[in-house]
Amino acid sequence: AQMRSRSKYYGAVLGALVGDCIGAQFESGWCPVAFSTLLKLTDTLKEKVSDGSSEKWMLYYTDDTEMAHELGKSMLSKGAFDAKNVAECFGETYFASKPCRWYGGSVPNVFKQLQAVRYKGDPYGPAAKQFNGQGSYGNGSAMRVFPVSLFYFEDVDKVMHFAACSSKITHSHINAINGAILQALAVHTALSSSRDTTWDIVLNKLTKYAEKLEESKSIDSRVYCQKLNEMYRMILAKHIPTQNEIDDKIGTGIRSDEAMCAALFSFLLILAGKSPPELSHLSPICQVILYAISLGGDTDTIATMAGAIAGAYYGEEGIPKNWIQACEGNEEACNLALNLFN
Ligand code: F2R
Ligand code: MG
Ligand code: MG
Ligand code: MG
Repeated sequence: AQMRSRSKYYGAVLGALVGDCIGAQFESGWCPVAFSTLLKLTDTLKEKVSDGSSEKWMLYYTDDTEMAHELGKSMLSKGAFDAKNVAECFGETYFASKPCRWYGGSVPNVFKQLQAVRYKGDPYGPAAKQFNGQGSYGNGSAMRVFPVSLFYFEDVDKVMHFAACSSKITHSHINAINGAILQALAVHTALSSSRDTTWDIVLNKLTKYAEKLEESKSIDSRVYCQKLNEMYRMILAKHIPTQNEIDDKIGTGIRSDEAMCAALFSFLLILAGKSPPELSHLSPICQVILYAISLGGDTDTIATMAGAIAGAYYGEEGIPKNWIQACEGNEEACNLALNLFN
C-alpha cells in the first residue's frame, strides 16, 4: 500500500471544495452544461483572482462542503467517529446556515427531530423514520463522506463501517448507505493508489466491494453492481459516451446511486485517457471536475464527489491556485486537510 501523502490529502479536500463551488453555479439548470460555458467561467476566475478586482472569494460552497467539513471536524475533536456529536454538528450548523447552502428537501426534518431532544436521543432514530420508514435514498450522505476515508486511512474496514454510520444519521435507505460506503472506498482506493494504477484496477476493486455489499439483494435491485458493469462497457467502447447513454445507464439525479456513479465514472473516464478534446489542455483533475459538471443534473454533488476522488488520486498540484482562491471556505479546507493528515 501507498504511504500517506500530504498532497493527496489536500487534493481530496480541495478537489471536493472546488467541485461543489463551481458545480453549484449550474445546479439549478438540471440540464447538460456545454464545455465552452464551463471554460468561460474558469477563465473569468483566472482574470478576477489575478487582478485582485474581486472579493476575496466569489463562489459559495453548499451543503455538500458544509456537512463534509462538520463531519471531519467532529472526528478530529473527538478523536473518533462519534454519532451523537456528528448529529449535533450537522443539526446546529444547519440551523445557523445561510440560505445559499441549499440543503435537500427532507433532511431538515431529521435535524428538527434531533434538536428537539437536544441530540441526546438515538442519533439514528429520526433518519430511520424518513419516507415512511424506507429512509432517504438521496445522495446527501455520499456527498459528504470523504473525510472518513482520510481519517481512517489505515483501516479500510473502519472506513466502510463509519461511512455507513455517518450515512445513517440522515440517510438510512440501503442504496444511500451503500453509496456512502462506495464513495468512501473510491476515495480510499484513490488515496492508496500510485499514479501507475489504471482505471480498470480501480473499477475492479470497487466492483468486488459492490458485489459483497449487494450479495444479499435480488438480481434486479443490485443497482451499484449494474452501474459499475455499465461503466466497463462505456469506457471500453471506442467513442466517448453520449449524454443519452449516461442518462440511461447511470443517471445524474438526486438518488445516491445516480450521482455517486456519475462521479466515479467521470474520474475513471479521464483516468482511462478518454478526455473530451475541449478539455484536453487542462490537468486531469480539472478535466474530471468540469466533465462531471457537464453531465448536468445534480452538478455540485456529482462534481464534489468526483473532485474528492480525483484529488485523492492526483494530489493538489493540478488544481489551479485561482480556482481554489475563488472558493469560499478554502482556508478552512486547507486546515481540515492538514489536521486530517497530521
Ligand atoms: N439542490 C439541492 N437540494 C435541493 C433543495 C431543495 C429545496 N430546499 C426544496 O425545498 O425544494 N442540493 C442538495 O440536496 C442534495 C442532497 O439531498 P439529501 O441530503 O440527500 O436530502 P434528502 O431530503 O434526504 O433527499 C433529497 C430528496 O430525494 C427524494 N427522496 C429521497 N429519498 C426518498 C424516498 N425514500 N422516497 C421518495 N423520495 C425520496 C425527496 O424528494 C428528497 O427531498 C444534494 O444535491 C445537495 O447539493
Ligand atoms: Mg449542494
Ligand atoms: Mg441529465
Ligand atoms: Mg447537489
